[in-house]
Amino acid sequence: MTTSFDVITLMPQMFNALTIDGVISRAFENKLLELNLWNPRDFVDDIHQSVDDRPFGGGPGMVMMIDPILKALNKIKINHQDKDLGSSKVIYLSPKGNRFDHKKALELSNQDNLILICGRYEGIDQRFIDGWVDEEISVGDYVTSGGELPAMILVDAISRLIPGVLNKNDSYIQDSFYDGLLDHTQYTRSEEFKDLKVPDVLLSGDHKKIAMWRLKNSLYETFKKRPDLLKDRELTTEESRLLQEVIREQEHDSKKRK
Ligand code: 9D3
Repeated sequence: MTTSFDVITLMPQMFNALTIDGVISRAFENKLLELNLWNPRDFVDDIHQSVDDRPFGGGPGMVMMIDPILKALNKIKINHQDKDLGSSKVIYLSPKGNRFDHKKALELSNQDNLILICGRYEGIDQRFIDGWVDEEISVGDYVTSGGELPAMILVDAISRLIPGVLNKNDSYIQDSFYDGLLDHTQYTRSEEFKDLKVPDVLLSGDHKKIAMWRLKNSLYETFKKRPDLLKDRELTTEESRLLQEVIREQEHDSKKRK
């Protein structure tokens, strides 16, 4: 089954970034994923008719008009009927939306199709949002130049969670956030770079010991850098013990260094 994304955007070329290389582009090649781009500019009657206009009430900037976006949306819906797709969620990327996170990505990865609407300028006419948008999503508390990069973040993060998109080795099961903890630290050759050594246990070949060290390291990374994540996650008895142990070890080490 193919998961498809229909994106309404004035800058469709930006989405080439998703398909030129990397794991996600392979899934598009294999038809596991499908990306359809719809430019509101193609839905105005002649090239002089615009897709944006000055805001009622005055003020700076321009606002995207309803009609070209709605025509694009209706074309998408007709296209879906032809393909026997059911009704789709319509998402507007917006600084006012709910913050995108792993939980939302998982939820959206269960949909057969998503319609993503990207704003430019000051955004789109509120009447379109009220009438046709199911959900507004933001990617964080900072301002981007439009909804395109945020939409690409959604497509990338959601796609990784769709079975078959990633190979077994980089399966999302191993991702940070999948189990609510940050990743353990990583090392590669050389074993010794100048006087900097790799933790001994990683060279031991003892897979059980390595797994235990990594869990302990992952717990400590989370404790140090994102303690808020630990509030949302119950620790098992063993995880609590490992975390207490590593906190004591680190305190001990930092005293030694003084
Ligand atoms: C908040 C700034 N707005 C008032 C001056 C103007 C504005 C600037 C840039 C309105 C929209 C945009 C374009 N950004 C998005 O459409 C957007 C976005 C974002 O800026 N930050 C985080 N997530 C998102 S999702 C879409």
